[in-house]
Amino acid sequence: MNSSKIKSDFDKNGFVVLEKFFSKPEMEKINDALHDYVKNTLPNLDANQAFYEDKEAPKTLMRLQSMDTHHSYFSDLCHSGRLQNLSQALLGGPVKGKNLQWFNKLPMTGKLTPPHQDGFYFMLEPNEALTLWLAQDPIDETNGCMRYIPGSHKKGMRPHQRTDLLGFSQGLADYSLIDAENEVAVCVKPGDLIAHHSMTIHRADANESSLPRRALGFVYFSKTAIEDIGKAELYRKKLYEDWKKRGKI
Ligand SMILES: O=C(O)CCC(=O)C(=O)O
Repeated sequence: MNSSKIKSDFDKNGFVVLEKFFSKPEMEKINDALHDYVKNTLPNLDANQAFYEDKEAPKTLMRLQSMDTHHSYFSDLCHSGRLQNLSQALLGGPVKGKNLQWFNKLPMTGKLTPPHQDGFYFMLEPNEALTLWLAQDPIDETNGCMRYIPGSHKKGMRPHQRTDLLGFSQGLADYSLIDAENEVAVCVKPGDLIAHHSMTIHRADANESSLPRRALGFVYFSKTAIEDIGKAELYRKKLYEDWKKRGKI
């Protein structure tokens, strides 16, 4: 796909798939860096920077947060080069890298991702941001592929409500059968990248297969968007306190 088609698909649908964005050797480097992160960086971080299906079982690690702030390889990957340039091209202006997360839906136990709009968490005005979601494994309907509603980014923010899911505290309150009919399931291979706008409705099923389902999510805010930092921090603080109280983290 040429760059104007990538941009026009993103503008029209609120997401676009870039196949083979990273080569096999590049993915090997990324996977090695992730291994190093888990082995050498994670033990020194606060408890709220990693979530587990079962916090007493390190093997059930299912989420890493703010990886770009804790590891130089991931800082470079997020804040310079191809991903930053792509985000700027898609949002049509300067961006700032905001977060890098790792999503690990473990075989058989990895929970679903509720339907949501990332912008609900971001608290931006205007809500101009995107996520670059990089597949590390073959991911299809059997192990929880991403599902998007094309054009939903143009229809405003839908009501959200609290969920009980660690790492996905908000889901659409009014997700309907019509929404489900309009979903597009996106099957990907390692190295494929999906860009989705912060207003695009998306979700994923649980991983009920015996296969891994790992992905990295790079979040970029447009520099024109103003973040309500006080509100966002207060929300996160209360949420972490709540998860802690309930023994989830
Ligand atoms: O990997 C997933 O299931 C969730 C990812 C997601 O919701 C996001 O990156 O915005």
